[in-house]
Formats: sequence, C-alpha cells, structure tokens
Amino acid sequence: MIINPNKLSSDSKQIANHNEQFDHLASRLSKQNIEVPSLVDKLAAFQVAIPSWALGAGGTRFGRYSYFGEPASLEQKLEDIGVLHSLTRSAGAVSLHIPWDIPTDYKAVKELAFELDLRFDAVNSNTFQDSVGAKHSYKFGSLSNTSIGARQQAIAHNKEVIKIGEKLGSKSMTVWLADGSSFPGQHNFQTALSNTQDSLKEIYKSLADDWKLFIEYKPYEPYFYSTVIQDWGTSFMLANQCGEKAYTLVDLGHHLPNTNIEQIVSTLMFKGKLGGFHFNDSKYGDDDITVGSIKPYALFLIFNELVYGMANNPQNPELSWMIDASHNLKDPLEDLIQSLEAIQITYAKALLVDQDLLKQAQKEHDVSLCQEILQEAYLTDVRPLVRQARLKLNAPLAPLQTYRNLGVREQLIKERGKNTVATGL
Ligand SMILES: [Mn+2]
Repeated sequence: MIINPNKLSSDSKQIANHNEQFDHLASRLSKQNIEVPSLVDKLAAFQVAIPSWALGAGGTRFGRYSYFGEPASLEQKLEDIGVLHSLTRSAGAVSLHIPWDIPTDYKAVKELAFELDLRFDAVNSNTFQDSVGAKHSYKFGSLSNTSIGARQQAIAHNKEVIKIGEKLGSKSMTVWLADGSSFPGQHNFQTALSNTQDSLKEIYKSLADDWKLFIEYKPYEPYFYSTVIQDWGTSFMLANQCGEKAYTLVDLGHHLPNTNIEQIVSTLMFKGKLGGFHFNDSKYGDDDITVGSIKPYALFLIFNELVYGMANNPQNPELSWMIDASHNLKDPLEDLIQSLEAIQITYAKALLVDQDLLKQAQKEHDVSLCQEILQEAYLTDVRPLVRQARLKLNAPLAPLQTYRNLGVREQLIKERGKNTVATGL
C-alpha cells in the first residue's frame, strides 16, 4: 500500500491554527536569541530507521496477539515503513534483520526502497536462535561458545550478513550478542569474553573501509545470571580491540533500573565511540514500549547529551538512530508514529537548551540556575516546531489522525487478510 501524496495535505483550518501557534512560539524563542529556522531545519533532517521486525505484533513470553493485515514479506514491510515515512517524513531508513528478512530479489527490493525514499541503515545479525538445518546449536552461546564449531558458524553468519548489507547499500552492522549464562559456575567469564573478542575481531576483518560495526550491550536476558557483553564498558573495550570502525551501540532498554544513561552517552561521544542508538522506553526492564511514554524527562536529559555531543564532538561519527520496540497491544504503525513524534519533540526540547548559559552557570557553581536552564527547555511546548518541520516536508500536521482518517489499517487488512504473520520473534 502506498499513500497518495494528495491525501496527505492538512486542511486550511488546521494550517491556520498551526501558523498561529508557530508564530507565537517562534517570536518568543527569537527573543531568546534562538535561531528558529535552523532549528526547524535540524528537525526536518532528523531521520530514524525502522527495524524490519517492528511492523508485526510483538510477543511476550506468554503469547502473541495479531493486529491483522501484518506484512507477510520484506516488500510489504518496506511498504509499511513507506507509509510511516510519508506520514511523518522522519522514518527514511530501514534496518534489516537477517535471517528473517533476506531479500530474494535484491534489485526489486532496492528499487522499491528507492521509490519509497528509504535507505538501508545497519543490518542486524542473529545468533540468538538456531536456524533451520544449522549444524551447530547456539543453546550454549554463539560467538562466545566453548565449541569452536559453533563459534565458526556464528562468525560465518555475521560475515554473510555484511555481504547482504553490501548488496543493499548498508554501511554498518549491529551485533547484539545474546550469549550468557543462567547459573553461577556455568561460564568461565574470561574464556567467554576472550572467545567473543576473537570472534568479533574475525568478523571485523570482513568490514569494508566505509563500514562500521556496532556492538550492543545488555546486562541480562535471555539468560538470567550473566551476559557476555553486559555493559557499555565491555562493549567499549571490545570495540577498541576490534579497531576504529567498531563502536558501541546504546539501547535505552538495555540498562539496569536508574542507570545514568545520559552520562554513558556523554562519555562514549567524548571518546568518539558512540555509533548507534536504539530508542524505546521502559518501566521495569527491556520493556520495548513507546518512546517517551514512561520517562520523558530522562529521555530529554539523554537527548541533551546527544545534542551536546553532536555539536562538540567531531571525533564521534554521525549516529545511526533506530526505534527498537515491540508492539503487544497497539497497532504497530500507530505506536511507531507515536514514537517518532516523541523523538522529534524531545530532540526539539534538547535543541532549546541554552548551552552557553548552562556552561556559565556550571562554571559559577550555580546549581539552581543549571536546573532552571534545563527545565526551561524541557517545559516548552515545542510541538509547533515539530509541525513546522513536517509542513516544510509536505507531511501532514497530525500523522496519527491522518493515519486513522485514511483507514490505513483497514485497507491493509483488506489487501493482506487477517491471517498474515510478520517474521520476528
Ligand atoms: Mn536494540
């Protein structure tokens, strides 16, 4: 399904309302010496990749409920992302998961992506489940396994993923290693880490000069006692061991409760080693729920460090942004629209922080003023800025409402039926 661009324009009443709100905010911000047009340009340019596994119903350990009309093929997944992108103009990339989404016809897939104005962001390898007919099992690990056969099979898979990405025009691969142990004594920590390091170095050899390797970390799950790449320090160490094309990837949900994620982001950017960033939100753990739905102020503080790093750390590369969420209750497309909205809103708030004034207040140890500066930005209703960016890109002012008005899900069900199931967990 491809939305007719003529159906995306907002009505004159909506536009008049928006103009009034935008003019009011823009004149207020201009008085604070904020360059509103360049801020709107930054918002318009911000693009987030959608993973190919986020378009169907997600499951929990206990069950999975369909939304109907789920994409049954890679082409249909691209079309769904195309719908998101035309509604928001901020989802202009796709992150493929291998082996769930191996293209059968590369030329056709690339042409479709081009037509939908989508580029291929990082490709993702999977050694957290066994593929059909595989010689070795990953039950006791992949890149860290004590069995050399399992390790070699996992290395070969990662190299294959790079090859697939190259054919599509991707420039990076993300490794999230599920390896770990569920019981004390099960792993020799040093052996597991050493095997992982050697395996990653071997994979790294296959990277072209203009490619990046992202190493994602997570402190727990799927195993209960230990994870081989448990935290940013381990990921950072492994990335350094691999070389300058290897980076750490931060996923918001992959931290223990109350971790100061903004400080992690800041440290990594200072060292030029933050390569990728996965958005989601959580209450208890890796809940993978809608961005900004639980801890919007924490997200703002993280974005504040990202914005600071993007402006002050030329040693850090441009980041690969992706939404890594799972949809158990909401229509996945509606949920992703809400996440994209939350990302843009929070980015806009972070761009409002008066960094010069903050630096001065920090120098003078004016702790109260430091807090006031952050709160001033956070409490500003920036939605007119986000809408202005959309207007500039010919996207509807209210994407979710437009999605519903156009009856997108109903049409997808009509086209695809009720029984399609998207690949994924
Ligand atoms: Mn992730």
